[in-house]
Amino acid sequence: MFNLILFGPPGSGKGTQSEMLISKYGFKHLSTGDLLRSEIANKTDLGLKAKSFMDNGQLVPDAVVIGMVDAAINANKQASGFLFDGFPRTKAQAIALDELLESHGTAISLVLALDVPEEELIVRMINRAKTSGRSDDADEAVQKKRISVYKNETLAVAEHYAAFDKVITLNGLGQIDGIFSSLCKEIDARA
Ligand code: B4P
Repeated sequence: MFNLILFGPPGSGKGTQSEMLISKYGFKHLSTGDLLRSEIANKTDLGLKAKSFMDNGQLVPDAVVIGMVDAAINANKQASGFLFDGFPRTKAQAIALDELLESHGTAISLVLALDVPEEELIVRMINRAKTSGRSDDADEAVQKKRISVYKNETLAVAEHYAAFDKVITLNGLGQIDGIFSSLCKEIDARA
């Protein structure tokens, strides 16, 4: 089983590249952002709880997100590999993910990290706001908050996996197709 984490700051292109990677490699896509937005759209208790955190640029509490991922992994035991997009976002989530995968006799194979400068992230989120309808894209103060949460809480995830020599950092600036090719090259070298 090949399990990939696509890592990077908000707006770095994780969702964009994930769509292309799942159609090429057949990974089971597990995007916590998408799962949370679907809970919000369905007005579930979990969605109502998550919405205020997301609208303020904060992370949804670990216990909520980990429970959601646990259920998604259990519902897809037959998958030949998972692509984790936007998860883990804290060290506690990374440790929980490692334990969940271990209980299924598997592990994270590779972490591909997209490196994009902060000014470009803001430009992309402002552009995405025009079409996404996402309330967390609309406000520049919220975007800056999300970037600071990334630095303070999420970068620790890359450090966690770097200690196991599983992280490759790639330039996330430039043409979408070019970035996709560089991601594929790293996967093909290991899968
Ligand atoms: P996510 O849904 O994960 O979204 P994201 O980080 O904002 O964006 P992504 O990196 O996927 O960027 P995209 O491809 O769209 O998170 C949203 C919120 O959910 C979080 O803030 C948090 O509150 C909550 N959440 C999610 N997971 C959580 C967790 N594990 N724990 C706690 N809370 C959690 O690209 C952005 C834009 O750039 C797009 O418009 C795209 O078209 C454009 N773009 C992409 N690649 C480009 C390129 N190469 N050049 C130019 N533009 C590009």
